[in-house]
Amino acid sequence: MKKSIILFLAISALSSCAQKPQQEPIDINPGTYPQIGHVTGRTGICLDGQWNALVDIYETGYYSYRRTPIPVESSWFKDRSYYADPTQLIEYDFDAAPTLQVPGDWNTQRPELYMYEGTVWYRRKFDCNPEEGKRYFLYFEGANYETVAGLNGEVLGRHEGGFTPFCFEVTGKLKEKDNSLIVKVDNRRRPENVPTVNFDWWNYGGITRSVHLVETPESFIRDYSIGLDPEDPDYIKGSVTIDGACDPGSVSVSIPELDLLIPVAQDGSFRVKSSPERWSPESPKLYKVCVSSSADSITDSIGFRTIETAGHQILLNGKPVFLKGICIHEEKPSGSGGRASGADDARITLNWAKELGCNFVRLAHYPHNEDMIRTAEQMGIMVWSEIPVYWTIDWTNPVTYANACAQLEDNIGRDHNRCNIIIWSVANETPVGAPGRKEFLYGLMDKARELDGSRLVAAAMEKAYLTDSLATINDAELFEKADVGSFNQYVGWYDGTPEKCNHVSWTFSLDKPVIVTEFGGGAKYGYHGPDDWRFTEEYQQRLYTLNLAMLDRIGPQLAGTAPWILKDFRSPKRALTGIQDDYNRKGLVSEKGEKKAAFQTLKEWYAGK
Ligand code: GCB
Repeated sequence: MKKSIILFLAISALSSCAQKPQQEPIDINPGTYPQIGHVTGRTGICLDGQWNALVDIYETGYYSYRRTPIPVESSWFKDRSYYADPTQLIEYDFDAAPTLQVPGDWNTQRPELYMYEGTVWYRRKFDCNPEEGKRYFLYFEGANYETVAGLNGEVLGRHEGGFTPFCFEVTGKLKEKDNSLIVKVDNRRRPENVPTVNFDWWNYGGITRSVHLVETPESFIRDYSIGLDPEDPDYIKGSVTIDGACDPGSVSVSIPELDLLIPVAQDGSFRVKSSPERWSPESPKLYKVCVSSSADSITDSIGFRTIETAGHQILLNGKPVFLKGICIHEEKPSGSGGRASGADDARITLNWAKELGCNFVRLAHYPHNEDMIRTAEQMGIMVWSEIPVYWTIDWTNPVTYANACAQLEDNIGRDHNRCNIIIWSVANETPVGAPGRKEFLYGLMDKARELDGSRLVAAAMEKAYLTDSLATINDAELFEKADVGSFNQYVGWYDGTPEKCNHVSWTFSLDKPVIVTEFGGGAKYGYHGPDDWRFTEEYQQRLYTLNLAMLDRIGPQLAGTAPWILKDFRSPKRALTGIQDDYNRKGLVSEKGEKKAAFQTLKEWYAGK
């Protein structure tokens, strides 16, 4: 008897499932359009501002009722409205939803989203004036982590990766009034992602960077590359890529200040003898450059420099340079924190670096926003640019590799004309000997060199002891492949107490420049006490003093340092209540911008370099 009741219930449950409306799956992966160079220099509409936003923990707006989640046509991309027609069963309404600021992370805008990891749907309405004979692109400077975008009910495509730009062509899809742009952003961490599930920074979610509707002519300049020829720096060399049909003879590059009007050959390349003033930290000279075709023209500011190594020296414009650096995460320099954006944030942060005496910043551990790179370029600050291949990536997964490679390509694609970027880094502290790791990282380094032969290629490696007191780079395979030996070390913090620095010396197996890409220790601003108490400003200052003395003993092979880190930054790994409170405290300034004692110590050391 009991059995038959259960059976009856099961059958009725099945049949009620079957009565749910049939829903068509959508192709969420039509792809994105290739990058467009220098979008901010083009005409268009900036879509920044308040966007309506719905939090969707269970992905209700996206998937069918089936067990296997299949994105369906009837999803929230349709932008339906309960209030417009209450006779319909519609369980969402973007017009009624609260808003979030774009650009911006959601974590610092709504207290209940502080630790949120999941999906938020954004909706922005806009009017525009689409013209015949023009092309239109929706360009996202960055959104973390997975984005699916839809316009006027149609899904445009999907993008993965939190820190690189992407765009979708929307020519023919725009209306004059009331366009509905819907963007689903999901920041859940997954083992196959880049970065993977465990990393020491806050997993800020959302449309963290600006969004633009970009207008171009039918045939437009999609990309250009302009710089000194690394083979012979008496020449300016480059290439121009045109998208669409164009009279090949009409393409040129002009640099009025140098009296140059350079014709571009049929294959898109150009090369001309010229000796522009070199860009350098002392004189960050940028030239106005105009790239034109018969249909399009675009203006940019370009600096000219060479960067190379010779033995254990780094040469900028042919002369040895010591990289006086500091590491930086992309967080706001003031206020409630969260992801930084815009030139003002960049300038405040970089002014602290300048005050320290820096000529170099390591932008960790992912590509920072374009304003940061451009502001640093104007201020004469060299940049280490990195992709988030961090710690334990899924080395043998081809999907993970393709993702890392795409992030590298998009990073180089966006910034290859920024002369202040001197190093492309493909990874940070990855475990030596992990199966597949060597092929993965060698592949990325080869890719970086293939895409851009005018810069150095590196990765932040780790250290090991050969004896109790003799330390070295613990990464023969990457050291061999990279242009520089760059490594992180934490003598005095994770590795003993600061006194240990007094008896550690360093040796390196190859005659390449060595950069210490991290060292440091935590201190809470205003927390004072004995200098052997962790987290006091006194401890951090002593750690710096003794570390710097130890690094000086490396001698001429030391080509640069980038201590960890300029400013305290949020990390869920930092749980010490009263001191850390969700902040990694290794900053030389607090999250409010207050300078700790060790700031002065590093400043004095850099003044003597
Ligand atoms: C490291 C990592 C960095 C961490 C830092 C720390 O080695 O590269 O991302 O935040 O140590 O503070 O532990």
